[in-house]
Amino acid sequence: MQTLQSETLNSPLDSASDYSEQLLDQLAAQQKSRKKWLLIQPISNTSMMVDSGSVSMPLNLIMVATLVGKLFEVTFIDERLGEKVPEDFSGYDVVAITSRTLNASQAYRIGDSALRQGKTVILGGVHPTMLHDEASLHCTSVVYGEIESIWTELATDVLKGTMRSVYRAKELKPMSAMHRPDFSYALSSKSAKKYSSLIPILATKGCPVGCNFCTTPTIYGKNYRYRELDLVLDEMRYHQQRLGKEKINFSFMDDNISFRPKYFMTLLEEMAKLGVHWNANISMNFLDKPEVAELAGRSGCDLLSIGFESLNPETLKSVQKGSNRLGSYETVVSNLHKNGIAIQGYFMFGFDNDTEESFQLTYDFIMKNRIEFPVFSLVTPFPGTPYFDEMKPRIRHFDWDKYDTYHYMFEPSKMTGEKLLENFVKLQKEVYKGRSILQRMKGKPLNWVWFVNYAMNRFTNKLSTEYYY
Ligand code: B12
Ligand code: SF4
Repeated sequence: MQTLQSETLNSPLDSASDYSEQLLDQLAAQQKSRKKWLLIQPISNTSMMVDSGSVSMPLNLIMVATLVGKLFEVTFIDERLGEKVPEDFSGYDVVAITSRTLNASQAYRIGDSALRQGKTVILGGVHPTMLHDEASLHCTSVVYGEIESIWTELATDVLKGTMRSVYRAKELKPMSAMHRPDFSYALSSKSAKKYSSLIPILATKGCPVGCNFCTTPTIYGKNYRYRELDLVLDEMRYHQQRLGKEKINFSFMDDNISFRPKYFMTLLEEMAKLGVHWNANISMNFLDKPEVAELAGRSGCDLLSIGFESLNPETLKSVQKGSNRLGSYETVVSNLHKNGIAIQGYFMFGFDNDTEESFQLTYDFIMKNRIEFPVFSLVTPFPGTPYFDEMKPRIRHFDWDKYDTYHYMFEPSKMTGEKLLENFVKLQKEVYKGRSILQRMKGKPLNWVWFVNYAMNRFTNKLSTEYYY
C-alpha cells in the first residue's frame, strides 16, 4: 500500500509569469457556463465513534467551497450526514475530495470511479498531502496543504484543461488573504441538523512545538500564522447576526491557539466583549499563569483541549513534546478549573516506555484532578511524520480505515499487545463508570460535557479488546 514519494513534489511549477490573478479572472470570465465542481467529504469506515452521531462541520471543505464558489458552480456532499455520492458523475467537470488517513480508502474509491468516467479529480487534505504519490494513483491532481496558497495556479489549470499531478505552493500566503468561510454550502443540506451546533472558526495556523507524531510540523513547518483580529471578530459578529443571538458556541480549529501570547490575550479581551462561548486546542506551557486562565474564563471559554499525552517524562521527551512539563500538569488543571473551564484531556497509550503502571498513573491523575472529558487513544504513527518512518518496520498493518487512533498499531517494548489492550479497555471503563463520572463531574455546569460523559459511559460499557484489532 505504501509508496515512496517521488521528486514531483519539489519540481517547480511553471514560472510565476504563467500564472496571475488577472489571467485567472480573464479565463474565468471567458467560461461559457461555469464549470461544475462536486466537493466531497467522505465518510470513514472505522468501527469507532468517529463519524457517527453528531459530526462537526467540515471547515476545511467549507473553505475550499468558498474559494471554488467564487469562480465555479459548487455541489457539496458530506457523506457523514448520510448524503449519497452519485454513481454517475456526468453532471460535473471536477470532482474534488478531502481526505484524512481514516477516510483515505473511501476517498480513493470515489476518486477511482470519477476517473473512470473521465472527470478531473482533485484530492486534498492531510493524507493526500502526506502521501501524494499514493494519492496520485486515484486522482488527476493532488493539492499539497492549504488550497488558498495555490489557488491561482490550480484554478487557471482547471480552466485551461492542463492539470499537473501535484500542486504545492512555493510559499504560504498570509491568512488575511483567506475568505470568510461561507457556511451555506454545509448548512443548505437537508441533513444539516446532524451537524454539531458548535461553529468552527480559525484564528491561527501551525504549531512550533514539533511533536514527532503530528502532521502539522511536516506540512507547515514551525511556521505560525494568524488572521488579523478584526477578521476573526467580524466573523464572530457575522454568526451572531445570522443566528440572531449573542451567545454562540465557537470551536477553534487552530492547531494550537496560544502561541503568540499578545495576539491570544487581545483576542480573549475582545471575545469577552462579544459575549460568545468558545473552545480550542491549546498548549499547556502558557496556562500555568493564572491570569491567562482567568481571562480565558472571562472571555467565555467553556472547554480547552490539552494533549497531556503521557505522565511519563521519558515518553514526552521521546515524542519531542517540549511544551509539556509534568511538574505543571496539576497547576494548569487547577488554574482552568478555578475559572470554570472544563478540560478535554488527551492521553495516548502504546509507547515503548509504557508499562502497566502507566495506566494506573493516568487513572490517578484524571480522578484526582477531576478531568471532565478524558480522551484515550492508541499511539498511531501517521504517514508522513517522523514517527511513522521510525516505527514503519514494526507497524502491524497499513489499512488506512484503522488509522483513527483507536486501533492497535504495534507492540510496545515493555508490554505485550494483549496487556496493552486489556489495560486500555479497563482504564476507559473505570474512568467512565457512573461513580467515576460523578466523582469527576459533580458540581460542574449541566452542559454538553455531561452528555459526552453519558455517551462515553454507554460506549465503554460495550468495549472489549477485540474492538482495537
Ligand atoms: C480541529 C481538528 C479536529 C476537530 C474538527 C475536525 C473537523 N471536522 O474538521 C475534531 C476535534 C473533531 C477532530 C477530530 C479528529 N481528528 Co483532528 N484535527 C484537527 C486539526 C487540529 C485542525 C483541522 C482543521 O480543521 N484545520 C483548519 C482547516 C481550514 O485547515 P485544513 O484542514 O488543513 O484544510 C485546508 C487544506 O488541508 C486544504 N484542503 C483540505 N481538504 C481539501 C480538499 C481539496 C479538494 C483541496 C483542493 C484542498 C483541501 O485546504 C483547506 C483549507 O485551507 C488537525 C490538524 C491539522 N492542521 O490538520 C487535526 C487532525 C486533522 N486530526 C487528526 C485526527 C487523528 C483526528 C481524529 C481521528 C482523532 C480521534 N481519534 O477522534 C478525529 C477524526 C475526525 C474525522 N472524522 O475526520 C489528525 C489526522 C491525521 C491524519 N493523517 O489523518 C490531524 C492532522 C492531527 C494530527 N495528529 O496530525 N480533529
Ligand atoms: S503540540 Fe499539538 S499541534 Fe503542536 S506539534 Fe504537538 S501535537 Fe501537533
